[in-house]
Amino acid sequence: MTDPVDDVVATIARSAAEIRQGLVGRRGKADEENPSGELQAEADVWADDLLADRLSSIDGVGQYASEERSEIIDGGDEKVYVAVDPLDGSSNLQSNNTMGTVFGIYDEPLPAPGSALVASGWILYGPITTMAYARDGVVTKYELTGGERTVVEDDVTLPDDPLVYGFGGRVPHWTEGFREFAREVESDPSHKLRYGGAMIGDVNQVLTYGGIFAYPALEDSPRGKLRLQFECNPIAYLIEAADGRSSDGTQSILEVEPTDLHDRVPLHVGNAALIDRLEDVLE
Ligand code: FDP
Repeated sequence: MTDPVDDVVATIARSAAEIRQGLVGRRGKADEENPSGELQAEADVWADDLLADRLSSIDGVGQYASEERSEIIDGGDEKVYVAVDPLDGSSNLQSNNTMGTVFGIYDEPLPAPGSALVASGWILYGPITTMAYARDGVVTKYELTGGERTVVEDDVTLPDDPLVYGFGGRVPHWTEGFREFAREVESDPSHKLRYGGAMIGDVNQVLTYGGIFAYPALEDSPRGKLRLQFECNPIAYLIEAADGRSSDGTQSILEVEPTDLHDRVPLHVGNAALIDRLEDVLE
């Protein structure tokens, strides 16, 4: 039997061109909400069905879970457990801006803590379709053209000098502590604001240029917006493998114990010095 982790990643990479193409004509809203109560786009539902069929039938896949469905699909085998955000940032479909596909491959049944991840990554549907992938503490960047996967950078790490920052949520809803931290980041003349409204696009800029992305705790939503299993754990695993840090405000995202498949968690990822400082300010 081949390695199910490799098979999952190869299947997602191969499906990327098709998902990208399938966005055309599916930019409208579906008439349904996801388990977090958000109105789904037609493309969210379509990409989820496509990945669910393909990933749950791979030998060795025990579960397929996604941000877009309340129930876990049982894959029948019990080696790896796959959590996916099929189209992260799908609100950007309307304006035709960047979005992506995020995946985490766990060695424990879901919901699982990030410490159970064995690999994670994301596809970015930018001007070029790319993939960032982490396994065994090593991050690799690829370009995806049709079915082909070409390495463009090995052993990727965050640049030492942070350049970009992007913070989600409405500013009036930020906590006082986070506001203070944001003011500090903004007042450093070596930092530039970069915010595109799709977490994966914004995090990919942090991986490329160094810096920080956060979707913090909000006064009216203390757990923030982003989902632990499908978004935050996979992102944190990759950013930590690239020598960065992740935090929910006090600890690594990978240490957060899930209580429910669709749990949310405040997400902060980026250069270690900035995340250290954030934790000091929020203390
Ligand atoms: P989207 O709802 O478009 O899928 O978790 C999803 C996400 O986008 C993130 O990609 C993005 O960072 C965030 O929500 C933006 O949400 P708000 O515009 O509601 O702040």
